[in-house]
Amino acid sequence: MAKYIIGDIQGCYDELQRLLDRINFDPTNDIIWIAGDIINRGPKSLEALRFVKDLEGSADSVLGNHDLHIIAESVNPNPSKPPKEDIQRLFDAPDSDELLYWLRTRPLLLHDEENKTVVTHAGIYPKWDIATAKQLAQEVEQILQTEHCEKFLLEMYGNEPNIWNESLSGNDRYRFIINAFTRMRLCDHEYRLLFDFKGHPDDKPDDQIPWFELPNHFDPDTHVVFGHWSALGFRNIDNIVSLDTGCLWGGGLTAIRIDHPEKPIYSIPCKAQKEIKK
Ligand SMILES: [Mn+2]
Repeated sequence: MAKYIIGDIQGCYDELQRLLDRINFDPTNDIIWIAGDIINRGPKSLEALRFVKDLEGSADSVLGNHDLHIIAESVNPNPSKPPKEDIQRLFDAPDSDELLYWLRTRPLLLHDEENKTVVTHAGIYPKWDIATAKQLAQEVEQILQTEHCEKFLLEMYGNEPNIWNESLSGNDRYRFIINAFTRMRLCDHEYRLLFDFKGHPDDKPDDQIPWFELPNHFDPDTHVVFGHWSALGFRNIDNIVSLDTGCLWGGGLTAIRIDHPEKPIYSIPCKAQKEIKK
């Protein structure tokens, strides 16, 4: 038995298959967790989503910002902005409702207590400890899992409030929680979430700090694994592990084995990178 976490797939279904070959994934024995953003932007969102869903007990995923965006688009279509071809194909599929329901009912946070590992799409807000993060994730998951989430999905968008306060309530509270778990990269010294910069931390504005470099309340023995920040690439420093190696952007798709003491990494280059090299 082996347990892996895989970075952002974003419709890169072929690369996912090659990565699973590389790790000799056996769905009867092994488990994969995806760090969110299974779909959107890449060429085969439908195939990627269907494949992960069909693995049932052997796979799970946390929600990413792209997953949530497509879920919102599916329940509240915008006639003036039709979906891109790859997403339209997902919406037109005979099992579309089932697939999108499965995606919508994924958690924002997965915790493997035995292997002391937590995974979310963008990270954990440094003012929260792991227990608080789990509890706040569940607050939003409960809403997304109801049949009446359409209204909430319309209220989900926006950058405010950008600083956590336990007294936040209603949609402001849920919006902050979703933004922290699915969109966070940089904060200011007061722990305000800042959304403009998406590049490599070496190029960031001086007064902005990656969320994982701010003093935090995480259990130092627990690995915090996240995707989302493709410009950051792979890193594993002080048990903070970033996994989005930008498959979609000509990088690769990366997995970390979390049930092994050495936490080995497996990565395959994406097709686009080969094309760029030609
Ligand atoms: Mn993302």
